[in-house]
Amino acid sequence: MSQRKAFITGITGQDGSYLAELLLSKDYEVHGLVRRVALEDPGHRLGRIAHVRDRLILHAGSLESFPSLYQIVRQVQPHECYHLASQSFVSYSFDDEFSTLNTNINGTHYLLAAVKEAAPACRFYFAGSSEMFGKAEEVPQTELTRFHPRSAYGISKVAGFDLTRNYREAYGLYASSGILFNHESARRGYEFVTRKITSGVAAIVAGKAKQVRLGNLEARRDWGHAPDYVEAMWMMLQQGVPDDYVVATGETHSVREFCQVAFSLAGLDYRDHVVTDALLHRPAEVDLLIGNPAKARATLGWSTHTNFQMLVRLMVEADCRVAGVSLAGKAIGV
Ligand code: G4F
Repeated sequence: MSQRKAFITGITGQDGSYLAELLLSKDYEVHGLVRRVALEDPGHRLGRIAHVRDRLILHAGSLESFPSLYQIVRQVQPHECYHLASQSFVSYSFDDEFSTLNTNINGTHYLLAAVKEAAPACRFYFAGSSEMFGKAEEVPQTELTRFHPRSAYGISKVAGFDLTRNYREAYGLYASSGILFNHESARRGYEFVTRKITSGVAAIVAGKAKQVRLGNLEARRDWGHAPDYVEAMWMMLQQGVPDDYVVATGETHSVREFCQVAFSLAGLDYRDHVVTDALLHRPAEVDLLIGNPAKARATLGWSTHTNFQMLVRLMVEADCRVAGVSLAGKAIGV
């Protein structure tokens, strides 16, 4: 069989970089969509994929331009398309609802349309989100739980999910959505709460900071490890029929618990360092997310390899290495 080709949007992000590694390890020819500015400033913008950069084929284009997506899809003729790119920071979606909705909804629509027109046999993955459940109507959340999004981001993901399903039903596209709960790693962006906490612990251990300023400590999330989650994406596109799946650990923890565990790894009490700031609370919060991954387990054979304690530890240790200190505060070579 000829080499399989995959096209990834969002390849420079946390998930995109892990997915690119996974697909390379499976001998795919891996193509990625990047912004023109990323190619002009690779040191800064391509950091997460620098170690595999010479094995990837990157295409400059924009989710805001149907013609650019159409041309790339027509030229590459991918067997699988993973649509991960979006404005993914929920908090920012309150500051700019319009660009979040435009980019996320139109980007998904343009890409689906490009695949339908230029490579209709290509299998399509949409990165849905547990933010679609929002003010969750049942606990735990499953594929059948009704959506009640609480932000422009959540609304944009519901629209993308519906578009993906509609392309499956109306045009026969092999199009699946993963309803992914929060997934973190040492490659997580610094604006998300987990990385903000673990990089904050490392800065405090290194003597470069004294406090971490956070918003709502009582919010509860189902946090998993990102490399496990990209495996589920790939598995979804290897099934006989397209479908939608919840991908989660089935455990929930509060932001406060995350702080407790992260600080205690460095022998610190989070209460001495975490400062809460009302300005960091969201206009509408998602209080509790916990997913039931039974369908993904049974149908895909998917499972997590990293539990909550392991996840916090690996993130704190990684950030300490970046800061040049051990957990005990001793200087180490970086
Ligand atoms: O880390 P967060 O910003 O992630 P959030 O909003 O749950 O969304 C992430 O997971 C989704 C999957 O469920 C993705 F779709 C989405 O793209 C993103 O990856 O916030 C987590 C919780 C929130 O309840 C927030 O209010 O942490 C709370 N929090 C408290 N203090 C904070 C802070 N969040 C951030 N980012 N910064 C804080 O200072």
